Amino acid sequence: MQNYDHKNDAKWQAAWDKAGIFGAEESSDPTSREASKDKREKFYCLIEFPFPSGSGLHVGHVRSYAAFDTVARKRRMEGYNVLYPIGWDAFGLPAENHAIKTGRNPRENTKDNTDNYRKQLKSLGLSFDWAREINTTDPEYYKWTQWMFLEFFDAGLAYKKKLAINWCVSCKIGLANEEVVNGACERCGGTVEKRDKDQWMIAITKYADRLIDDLEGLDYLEKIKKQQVDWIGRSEGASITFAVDGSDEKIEVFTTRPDTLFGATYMVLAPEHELVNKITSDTQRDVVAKYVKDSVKKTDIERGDAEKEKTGVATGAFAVNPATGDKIPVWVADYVLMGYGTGAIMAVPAHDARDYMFAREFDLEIVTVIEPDGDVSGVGVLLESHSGSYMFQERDGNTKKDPNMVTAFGGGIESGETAIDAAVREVREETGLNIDVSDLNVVIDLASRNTEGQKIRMFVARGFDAKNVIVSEGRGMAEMSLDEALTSDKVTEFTKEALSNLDSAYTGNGRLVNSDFLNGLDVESAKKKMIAWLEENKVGEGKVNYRLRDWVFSRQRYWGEPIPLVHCESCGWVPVPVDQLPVELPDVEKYEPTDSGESPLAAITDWVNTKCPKCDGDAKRETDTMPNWAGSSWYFMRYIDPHNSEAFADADKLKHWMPVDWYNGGMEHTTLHLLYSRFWNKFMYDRGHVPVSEPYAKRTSHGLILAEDGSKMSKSKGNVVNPDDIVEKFGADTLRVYEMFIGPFGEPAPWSDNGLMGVKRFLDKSARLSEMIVDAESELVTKSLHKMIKKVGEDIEAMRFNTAVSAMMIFVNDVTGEEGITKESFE
Ligand code: ANZ
Ligand code: ZN
Repeated sequence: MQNYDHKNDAKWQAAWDKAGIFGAEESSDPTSREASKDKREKFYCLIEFPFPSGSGLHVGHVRSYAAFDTVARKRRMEGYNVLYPIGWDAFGLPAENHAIKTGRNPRENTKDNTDNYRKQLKSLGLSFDWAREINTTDPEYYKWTQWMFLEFFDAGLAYKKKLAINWCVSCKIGLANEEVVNGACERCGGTVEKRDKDQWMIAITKYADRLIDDLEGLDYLEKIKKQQVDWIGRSEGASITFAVDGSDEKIEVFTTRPDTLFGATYMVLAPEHELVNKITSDTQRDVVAKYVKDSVKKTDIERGDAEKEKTGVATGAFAVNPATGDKIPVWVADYVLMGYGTGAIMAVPAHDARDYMFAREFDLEIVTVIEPDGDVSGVGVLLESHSGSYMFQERDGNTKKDPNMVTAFGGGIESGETAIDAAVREVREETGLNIDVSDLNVVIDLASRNTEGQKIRMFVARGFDAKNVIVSEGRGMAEMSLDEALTSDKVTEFTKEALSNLDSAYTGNGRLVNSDFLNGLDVESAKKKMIAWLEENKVGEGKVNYRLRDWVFSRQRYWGEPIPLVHCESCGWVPVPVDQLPVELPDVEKYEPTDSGESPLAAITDWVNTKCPKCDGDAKRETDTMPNWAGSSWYFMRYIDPHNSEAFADADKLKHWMPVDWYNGGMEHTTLHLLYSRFWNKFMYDRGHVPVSEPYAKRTSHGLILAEDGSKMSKSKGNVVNPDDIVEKFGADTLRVYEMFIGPFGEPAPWSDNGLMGVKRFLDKSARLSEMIVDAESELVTKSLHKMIKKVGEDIEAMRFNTAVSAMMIFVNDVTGEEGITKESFE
């Protein structure tokens, strides 16, 4: 019997190659298009081009490539002119680290690796348009990457800035924030410390709003859109200026909650903040200096951890809250990060969890300014004396309730009263303590039902003297520590529940209290009103803040595109003239960065020393190279016209092919590569070089292929499946169909040799249908065929490749159980 004979794979692949059947037509050229009468619609299908590593193609690559090969083939059958290209993203650290280890030029190594990848990919029979193969390290390619950098420079979006960068001690390289994972280098896992360095930056933040807003019309998976939005991290709020008491200095903060200004009871500067030195009082100078020194060693992640115990020291200085006129203490604490907002905050401990923990730790004032919405009929107040004990009252003996039990002070809300008013009144009536709204520090809105079924809101009041408490109405009273109260059988369950929940900030919605002209407003209206007030009084303004930082575009490394600028003493930074591009990477003897952290290019004096293109005076070349994200930010443009030597791509061709109709790639590239390339494209659009402002109409993602035991495949674990072995033993179709069958495309899937064999048997069975050709087939076979066609067509569009394969398996089984199949159906 005849099986799927994979020994024929190579024969067919060679024939396809020769006939060039997978080449996209150059139908963009209006004249030749007319001539060839190619009126087909275009379909640009893109997968993320690989970095050609020394270990060769991974079965994980095959998943995405095979899936979109399926899509590309389907579109061709549907009559589209399909562009499905491939190339190499070949700059970057792994190549360079290899060069450092072996002393071999990464150019040579890259060539070996790409040769191997090409051979591997071809053996898979993927329908790539090989005539358009590109390589980011080819001078003919990076000439245009450099040209585009000069466009950024010309537009004022590329600028140099001294920056405390993340410095990987072992790679000797500056890392972008996103390359630091859990405080360690993303690549080598090594220690990362801060170092000041002049860096080329690209002002991606200027595009932050458009990068969020323009996601609107795009067909991206929701989770992908969300990651883009979260990465950019747009926060709307206000900047507020606080005067430092007795000095001309001002502290500016960014807050998302200007509505809570009346509750700002202290301020915090990040340890790196420039004002720390200026305002710290003499008595605090030593402790502050020590604190600052210790905290800069910690990573941002450690420092920002909301759960972590808060540390800090007072500067001894005070600032003036512009709303209340109160003097509030200024602290230094490492939970405030220098890299976000202004590096200083107004702390509102009643309504911010971290500020609350800090205020409790250091006994700072907590002023409630938001009271929860919602309907409650009674209030309770937990009285915490400044010595830390709690005061309780006996229950009302007049009712049938057990008078031996003790509860919080409180009672019902009278008409016309807010809950907080009622709480103040009850405490005054029942304890003789003359408390004020602002003394009811923390609101915890349990709003749960007490034993009588009433909804009660619990408050806590702190900082009084226990001996001043007088219980009225002849009731008994108890004083207990928190631990005693929580275990005492005299304290009601409801009160215990409140006690065990009381130590937190109220971060929910509600109405403003204790806030003068904002009282009674909801949070959103109060924000607006406060911003107007700040602007009117010139102490602040509405402001949008972004988590996204500008793009650090310099690396002090060898294997990247040289930044095409020269520095002249009299003219400053001058672009290398376009007709002198590319600035090619010179040969070097050593690939390590110099000990001072300069790129190895800095050591080649005759390359560095040059003439100023403007004044012909002595000048020096920039020795930094570009980050590995540069070449991949525009490669989809180059595929459209890969051999053009006059432009990065012909304008008509771009117009024809852009945007990419469907782009698939890993979730790990959803934040950076996707954002950088969308930004790059938008910039090129603004400069009039590309016809669309969004490069990708549709973006999807695939899951990883894991080892049999569900762990990540890695060389060190020795659990890597080599696609070459599978192709050799079972054929390319077996590997590709298996990877489509392995599980839902968007999710990770463990490899299984059994599953692979199952697919091989299915392909053999399919091939054997050729021996069952009959003149007339049964109705069941015809019906099954059409059912399969419908399902497979729909499943491919929805990326349900696995169920498309099972639909085909069902069909083959159906035929096998019948007399046979007609030639037409079989084909
Ligand atoms: C007062 C306030 C009151 C705040 C309140 C929050 C709640 P997002 O939303 O992430 O933008 N903040 C500002 N700069 C900071 C920094 N450098 N380090 C640490 N925290 C910083 O967060 C903005 C909020 O985070 C700001 O609003 C500020 O605290 C804090 F009930 O100001 B908020
Ligand atoms: Zn000059």
